[in-house]
Amino acid sequence: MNRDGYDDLVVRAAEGTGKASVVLGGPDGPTRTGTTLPSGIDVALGRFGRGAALDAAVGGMGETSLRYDLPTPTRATLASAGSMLDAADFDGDGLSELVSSGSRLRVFRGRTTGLSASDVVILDPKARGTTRVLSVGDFDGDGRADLAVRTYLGETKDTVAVYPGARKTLVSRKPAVTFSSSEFLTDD
Ligand SMILES: [Ca+2]
Ligand SMILES: [Ca+2]
Ligand SMILES: [Ca+2]
Repeated sequence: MNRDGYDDLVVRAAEGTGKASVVLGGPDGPTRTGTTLPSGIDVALGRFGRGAALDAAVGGMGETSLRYDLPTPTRATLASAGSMLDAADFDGDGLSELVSSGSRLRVFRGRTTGLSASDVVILDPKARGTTRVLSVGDFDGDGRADLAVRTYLGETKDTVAVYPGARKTLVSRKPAVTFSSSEFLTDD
């Protein structure tokens, strides 16, 4: 993440709300501890903005802590609780968007000035139930990341929806595909 050609790691102490460390890779493997991130529920790394270096978002119950340009980051906060975080470039501009979920599904736009609580797209899946991000990735190969979410009600009823990445609205308002994973189950 400091672009020295070695892979860097984010190390979590444990599941839960422990502190995470970013460990910098080097010629002898990942040995140098670069940055200790604040405590939080989830961590996402991406290029959210400001300098060219990688940034970290750490979700908390009240707000999301931002660390721009690791490993010697600038601190900032995003006024948004985020218990589950993902990062991907949905509009294809080279900067990562931050997906914050847990209660509502929000996509914050990556911008050269950094993330802003006012530059956000709220996604409201039609299906009833609890929605979780299943996966982010460019499933249709158009260069923009796409968002797959699963909304479930109880243990057997669920809907998976794939929202294609979009240039202006970050993700399409309507899913390209919806299906139930129970379609793949057989009851023999
Ligand atoms: Ca950055
Ligand atoms: Ca982007
Ligand atoms: Ca795509």
